[in-house]
Amino acid sequence: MNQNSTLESNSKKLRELLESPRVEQILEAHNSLSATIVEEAGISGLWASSLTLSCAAGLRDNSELTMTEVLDVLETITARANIPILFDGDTGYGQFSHFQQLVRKLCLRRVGGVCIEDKIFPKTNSFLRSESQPLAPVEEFAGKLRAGKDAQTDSDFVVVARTEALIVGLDTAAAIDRAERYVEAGADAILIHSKERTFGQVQDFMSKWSGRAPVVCVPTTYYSTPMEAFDQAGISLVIWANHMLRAGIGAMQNVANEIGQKGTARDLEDAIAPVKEVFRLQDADGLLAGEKVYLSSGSSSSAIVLAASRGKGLDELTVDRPKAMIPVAGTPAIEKMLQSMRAEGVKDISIVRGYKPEALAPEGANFFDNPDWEENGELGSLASARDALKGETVIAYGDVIFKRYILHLLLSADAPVTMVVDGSRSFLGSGRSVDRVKVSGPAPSTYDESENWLEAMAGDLPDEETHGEWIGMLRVRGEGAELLLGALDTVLARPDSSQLDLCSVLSELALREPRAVRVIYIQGGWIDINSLADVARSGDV
Ligand code: SPV
Ligand code: MG
Repeated sequence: MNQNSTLESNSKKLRELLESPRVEQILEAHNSLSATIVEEAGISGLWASSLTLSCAAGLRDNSELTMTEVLDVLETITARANIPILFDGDTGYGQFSHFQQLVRKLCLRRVGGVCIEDKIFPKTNSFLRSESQPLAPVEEFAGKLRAGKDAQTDSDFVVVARTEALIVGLDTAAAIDRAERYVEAGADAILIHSKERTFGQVQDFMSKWSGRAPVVCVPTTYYSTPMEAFDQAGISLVIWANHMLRAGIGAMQNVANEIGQKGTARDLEDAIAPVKEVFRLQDADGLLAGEKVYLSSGSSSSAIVLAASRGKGLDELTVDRPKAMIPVAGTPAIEKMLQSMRAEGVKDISIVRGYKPEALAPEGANFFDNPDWEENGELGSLASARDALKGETVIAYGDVIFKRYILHLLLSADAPVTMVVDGSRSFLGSGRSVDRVKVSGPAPSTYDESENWLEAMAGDLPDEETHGEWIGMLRVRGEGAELLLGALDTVLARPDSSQLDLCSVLSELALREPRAVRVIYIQGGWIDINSLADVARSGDV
């Protein structure tokens, strides 16, 4: 895909096409998509046609499309394309001064050149009521060309003078006379337009042309003329002026009629571009590649998801998969977590597997395996992913389902270690065993930004000391990774470490340092899957 990889200016490229020793061709484009398709076909330049740009905007080719509107479209093309545009500037959008504004704006937008025609504003298309259209006085048009050349801020910018002499019924001599005057005024090339069905009229012009400037033609009506004939006649550039739009019109009419009549797209699928092709033309892969380059700085978060266990009391749901793969509203719990993490910009997600690792392989994640998960438990799992615990890392249980704002809050925290605590205390009296947390202050009942810190944590904290429950998500940043690993090693060194869990590690941290672990309070909006009842209500989160 062409992301303006070459530094040669568009004006220079267009000039080279005009000055090439053999005939060259350019093709119409009316938006960035058609321009991309033209470029991919190996064609060296674009004609931004007033006919097709107006039609694509639902307007007539009667100077109805404004300068501002057309400049916006041209900008979307030059932002993407690597081939130059010759812009069909009609009569220059007014008198000499308007044309000067146009030229300056085209130079700013890296348009290679402009073609203006010797008609009067508002002009109409050359193939509509052509003979009744007045030509501009030669002197006035020559002055406009001079003004344009004086205004260009890009020295290679191309101004093409188009004479409509043959279109309005004048003879070759009149056309030659006008063309000579325009070259004297500074035009870089002449476009000789004809509505004849054969090349003969333009050929006649060429046989009498002095050759003082390159000549461009538009074989819309004499389309079957071979390129060699143009070449032999001395034509420098052929413009296929409207073919992309016309191709699109036919294809779109077929689709609209078929769907309109049959109410199904069943028989169309093979005839239309697959959605994959749409993505390719948009350079969707380029975004992924860009993310790797530009979003993988030290400041982006990674994650470790602990998903080794089978879970208790979920036997029938975990015969062939670990707990994290239990579907919630049709999607495995861990997939939901990964979606939320990616949506929040968390990269490099590592999953620690244990039970049925082959059944836990979501796309795009890294894996650490803890085959001894039944013996060494949660701490063994975290230790096995030690290499991934650095910088900014979220650590989460794989069976937690949460609303995305919870992760967002966690990622915005700036403490070395931050944990999310549900302060609703809904578990009290329920008999549910949870990671109970004692915090420096209770959960606020109204909006409150005061900082809270973990003081103690255990499954058996007395009710009156319990401010909430840990939801199974924490985040380290800066020195936090090192602090957590230090506490992990201390706890792992205890003889009963296989019975211990992350709760013990966080307690150890809080014990060492009163303000080591920051607490973010939430109220609901999450669930962890520990029972069939949890599975049933998990779709509501
Ligand atoms: C255009 O493409 O808008 C042109 C060429 O000006 S023609 O339609 O032949 O006039
Ligand atoms: Mg036009």
